[in-house]
Amino acid sequence: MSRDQRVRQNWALLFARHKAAVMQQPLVVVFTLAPSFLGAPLRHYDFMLNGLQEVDADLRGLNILFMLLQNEPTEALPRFAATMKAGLVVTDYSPLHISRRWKNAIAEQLTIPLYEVDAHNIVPCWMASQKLEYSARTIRPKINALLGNFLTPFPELEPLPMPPQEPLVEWKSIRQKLHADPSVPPVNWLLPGKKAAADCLNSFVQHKLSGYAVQRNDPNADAISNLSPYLHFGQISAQFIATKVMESYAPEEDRKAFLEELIVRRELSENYCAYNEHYDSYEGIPNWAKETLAKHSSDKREYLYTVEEFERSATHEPLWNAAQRELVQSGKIHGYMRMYWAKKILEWSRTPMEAFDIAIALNDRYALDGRDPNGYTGIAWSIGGVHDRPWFERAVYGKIRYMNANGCARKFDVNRYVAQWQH
Ligand code: FAD
Ligand code: FO1
Repeated sequence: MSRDQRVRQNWALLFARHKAAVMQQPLVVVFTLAPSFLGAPLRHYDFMLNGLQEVDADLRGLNILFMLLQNEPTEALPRFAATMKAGLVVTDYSPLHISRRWKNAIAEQLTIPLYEVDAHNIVPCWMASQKLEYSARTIRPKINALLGNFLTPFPELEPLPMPPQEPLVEWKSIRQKLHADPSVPPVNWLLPGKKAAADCLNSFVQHKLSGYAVQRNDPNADAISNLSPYLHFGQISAQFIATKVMESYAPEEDRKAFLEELIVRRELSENYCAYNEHYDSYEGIPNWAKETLAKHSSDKREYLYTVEEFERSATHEPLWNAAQRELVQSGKIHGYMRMYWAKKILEWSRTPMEAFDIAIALNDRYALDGRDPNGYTGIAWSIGGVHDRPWFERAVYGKIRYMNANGCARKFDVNRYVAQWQH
């Protein structure tokens, strides 16, 4: 268990349970807590560990042992499998470099089968498409053609016959030994774990899904689901969310708009990271974007900021500073503001490459849903035109789609948003 940190609606766990039954073998769920993870600070570990503690309790209720190994996963997991004389290993799927590195190194050491199950996507990433897709327009029909096969109800996870004898995980000592950067503290507006995720989904479907199609672009409207941190840590299943939304009585246009984001945009991001090895760098953006940004690389930058100035919301623009404060304080920027936030980093950085790195650094450090394919792809879309098309040419941006505060003011009450994130 790595990416999909939940017991129910988890295809990787259901498959492992099935194999245990077929092989008449016990089943142990293992999470390897790496010494560090892409620089994630305390905010993320707090959210994740709280969720894992629920996983531990849920599994115990099914007589399934949960083990948390602290060490480099590439050493801890093979050693554990050997000690337990495991017959096979099942893991969940992620397209990120770190996850692939771990799995390749582990596969090389194992002498038993290793199965990888995509428990994160509705249509498994490698079935939606076997190549890098150009845009939502090209991947949408491929996903829709397969949705029927995959948008199915989940079977229940059967308990094991005997409760495990092993002792409980020492959660207190794990938190004490954790040395995650406390300068990015846990958030308090969003509770972690599968129960909080289910409550968040229910209140979204009941109170916010109607009107989502239009309201989702207004950061003052509190119209979005706030499910992304739960999805990032796998504390809720996208497939489960999709079925709940489809069953709801919200207007068709709102359900469609939400499912387009949850299924098509999210799986497009997965595709980008799965088939573009430079997904987290400027190198990965399309040639047309590289050419147009290079052509404008010597354009005069009216404003220039360093990553520290961006981080401290110390730019000349109150709207951008407010978005950065939202990120730092709440661990999330509203979807519409996120595009504007990244595009201004492009406009006010020395080079587009530097802008790309600054956006990733800030997003991964502060965003609870960061270190995620959606983030790398969202930044590549904003700064590098990935999955977008060329727009009217202008200074600095070239043909990359432009956004500014006036455009925002046409969409929503900018002063209200700025006032909300004053300090
Ligand atoms: P809702 O509008 O309620 O959407 C529900 C779900 O649909 C989201 O949780 C997400 O899984 C999916 N979704 C929505 N919009 C997108 C999108 N544009 N691309 C892919 N999936 C989408 N998303 C992250 O999960 N982590 C990130 O680090 C992240 N960084 C981003 C950076 C930039 C510059 C941009 C432009 C977008 C980024 N996104 C990221 C995508 C999107 O902004 C967030 O997924 C969304 O705002 C999450 O909030 P929500 O769950 O309340 O959204
Ligand atoms: N997954 C793990 O298997 N071990 C970890 O130690 C771990 C830490 C972690 C910290 C922050 C964060 O955002 C995610 C983290 N993950 C960890 C889960 C992670 O989402 C996935 O395993 C990878 O991102 C692959 O997608």
